[in-house]
Amino acid sequence: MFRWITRFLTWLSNMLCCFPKKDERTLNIEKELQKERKYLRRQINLLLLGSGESGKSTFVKQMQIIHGAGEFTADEVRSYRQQIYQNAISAMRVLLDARNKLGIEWEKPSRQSDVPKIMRFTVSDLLKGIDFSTFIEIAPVIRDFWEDAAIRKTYDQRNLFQISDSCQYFFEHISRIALPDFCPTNRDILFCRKATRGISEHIFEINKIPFRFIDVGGQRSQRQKWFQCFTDITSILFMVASNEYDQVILEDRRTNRVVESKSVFETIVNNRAFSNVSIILFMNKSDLLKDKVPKSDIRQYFTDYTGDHLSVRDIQFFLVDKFEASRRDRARPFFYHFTTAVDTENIRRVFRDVRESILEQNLKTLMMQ
Ligand SMILES: Nc1nc2c(ncn2[C@@H]2O[C@H](COP(=O)(O)OP(=O)(O)OP(=O)(O)O)[C@@H](O)[C@H]2O)c(=O)[nH]1
Ligand SMILES: [Mg+2]
Repeated sequence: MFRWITRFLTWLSNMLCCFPKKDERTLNIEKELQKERKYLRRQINLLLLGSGESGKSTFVKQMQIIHGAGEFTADEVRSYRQQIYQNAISAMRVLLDARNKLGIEWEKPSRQSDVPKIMRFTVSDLLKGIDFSTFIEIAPVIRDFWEDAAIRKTYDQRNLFQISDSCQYFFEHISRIALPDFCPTNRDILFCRKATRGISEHIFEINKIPFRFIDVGGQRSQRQKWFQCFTDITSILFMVASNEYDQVILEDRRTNRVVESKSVFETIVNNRAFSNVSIILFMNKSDLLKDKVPKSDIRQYFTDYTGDHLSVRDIQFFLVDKFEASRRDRARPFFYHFTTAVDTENIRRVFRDVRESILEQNLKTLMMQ
């Protein structure tokens, strides 16, 4: 019996020796794969959601400034320069059209003859891109229009029509933008508006931990793409433009922007796919809210507002409460921050806090697995 067992073991060991050993290359590949898997396990996936123009892409630009290269590539800068020309021309087109519709008289009637110089740009011209020589030619016309009281009066009523929040910044810097060697600064780039179409991903390594930001388009037509990004999310950063309480959305020109934003938040926060995902609310555009509050009475748009209509703080908390109330599971922790996405120092500070709470939350989740 013992002899049979010895023979069987000898046969088995011979057989095992016949199998080829893993060569060095395979071992290296396995090692790399293991490393990659470990890296991915540590990766924090942050999904930016919110309706159009709430500031999602601006937040990602800040991440590039704060945690990325600190600046934009030469190609990006070139393309932002074009986009800034486009932003300035299209906003002036909107103002000229609105002045006409609102019947506001020119301060200087001779300005009317310059109107076609701006209105000749069609939407497709603007989409194709404006070259530098064309922009230089019309920049003084834009500057003169911006100085006319009629355009200022029209701009004061901008909640009645659709115009980018950043146009004032570009009009005020028009002489610099029209210089031949104009090279957009980080601040210019933060103010530059381009609606996101589709999904874009940006990874920044912060203290050796990879943070992946997923930026999506927030306008109605873009939202059907959101579900493609719903897996493996660590946290959702939900952006709200807090200054929009007296505006309607671009898509139907009827629905109040805060109402739209709240209804999007409601579907996200109560979605079962996110029952274990922390959702952090960013009440953004605090700078624009401060400017707006003395000029536009929130009680005209929200009859349930009972705070001091001149208090920015009261309005901010009224909005936070509105969003918080739409959560079905009130036991889940709720985080919010008041932000100004174009202000790098503000975002640096807020994101430091957000990062800590996300990492803490992530650690708890990993420990429970
Ligand atoms: N003044 C000011 N402007 C802001 C702020 N946040 C964003 N903006 C501007 O608002 C505009 C819209 O911001 P985006 O970041 O493009 O908004 P978005 O959420 O990515 O919009 P979609 O891509 O259409 O979903 C840009 O021109 C920004 O410069 C803010 O806090 N203050
Ligand atoms: Mg965007």
